[in-house]
Amino acid sequence: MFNLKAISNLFDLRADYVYGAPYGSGHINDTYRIEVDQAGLRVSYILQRVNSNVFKQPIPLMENVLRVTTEALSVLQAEGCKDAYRRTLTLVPAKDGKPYAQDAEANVWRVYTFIDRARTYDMIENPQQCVEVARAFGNFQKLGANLPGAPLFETIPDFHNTTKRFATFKNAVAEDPIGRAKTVQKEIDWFLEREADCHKVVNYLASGELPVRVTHNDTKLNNVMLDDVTGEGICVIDLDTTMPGSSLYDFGDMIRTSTSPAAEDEKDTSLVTMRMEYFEALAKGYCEAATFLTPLEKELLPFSGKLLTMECGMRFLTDYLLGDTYFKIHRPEHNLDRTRTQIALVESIENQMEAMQTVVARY
Ligand code: ADP
Ligand code: GN1
Ligand code: MG
Repeated sequence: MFNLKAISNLFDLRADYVYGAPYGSGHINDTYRIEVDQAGLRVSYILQRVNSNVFKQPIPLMENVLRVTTEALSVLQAEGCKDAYRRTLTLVPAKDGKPYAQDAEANVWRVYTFIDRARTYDMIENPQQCVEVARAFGNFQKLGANLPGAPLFETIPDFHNTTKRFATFKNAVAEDPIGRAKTVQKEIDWFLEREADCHKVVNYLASGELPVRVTHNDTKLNNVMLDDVTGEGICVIDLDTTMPGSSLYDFGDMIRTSTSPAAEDEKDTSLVTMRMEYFEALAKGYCEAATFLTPLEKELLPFSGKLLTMECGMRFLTDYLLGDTYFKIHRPEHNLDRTRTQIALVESIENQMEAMQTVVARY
């Protein structure tokens, strides 16, 4: 267990630490909500340990986050936004002025102001939320397009390179270090049958037929905060993978996380389905904000849902085969349950691909 009080004291909070507790349901970082007493006023912050197993270079990552959040704030303020600080993450500097602090074990920690009266959702509740989520991520990409300076640092190289992801998956199957492959042969074969799909977007990016943009790359539903009162998508969070990528990675992961009524780790896969009404709401919100999309990007929007869901399923299965070292798990077969929901969702998308194309053509 970490000494949250000592770590909080590395930051320029000008307040007395009261308590801290684990917060949220992310699969990667260690997130805590802390409460401090600021001259008599109770104030919350988010305190986070960057996962250094996943992010090998957390310091350039923090420079990315600082650049993106600084730009977002300045754009909001220039637009005259009255609640700019609720609409972007805000890093609280450490006492030495850096946007992060390191503990004795060289763990990288950061503090964000706590965005209040808004929350994230693990499960989508209605199509209007899809419109909000897609609009928020679409606007975030617009911001990325105007980011001044050098390209952002690639925090996880080849993060959505599905050709490489497929090769890594095949290696895991071949090496099978803990002997799990024989128990999941059906799932393994399912992914092997779909190899061709893994190369499509990667090849279009390499040939220049698809543009490289600044994208978020982790647009799952619970990485956007919706206002408690209005339901508006007010703030995109979890910026660790914001870097060069494809708009399709972002839209695809929205389809993966915001169209099914079942949780990512639902054991009953008969509940998993891609709901057209939710897809249509995503397409509407996204196309309204992402006015920059090329015809090929638009054409591939339905396919992106299949691709990102397949990729994620393959990553869960790879992690299962390698002994659950990447994603946080909360039960022994957690990554396998997650794999199976992704398979079910891809099958549902495959069955509705034509209708999805018709929907996109309307926007
Ligand atoms: P992970 O990378 O592990 O997914 P996130 O950055 O997404 O970590 O944070 C985990 C959860 O913490 C989010 O889903 C959200 O509910 C909550 N959270 C993160 N940042 C803030 C913030 N600034 N204000 C309020 N809640 C936040
Ligand atoms: C992770 O950090 P979180 O929980 O928002 C993962 C995503 C996966 C997702 C699956 C850096 O997202 O790529 O799609 O889990 N993030 C990283 O739920 O690997
Ligand atoms: Mg997250």
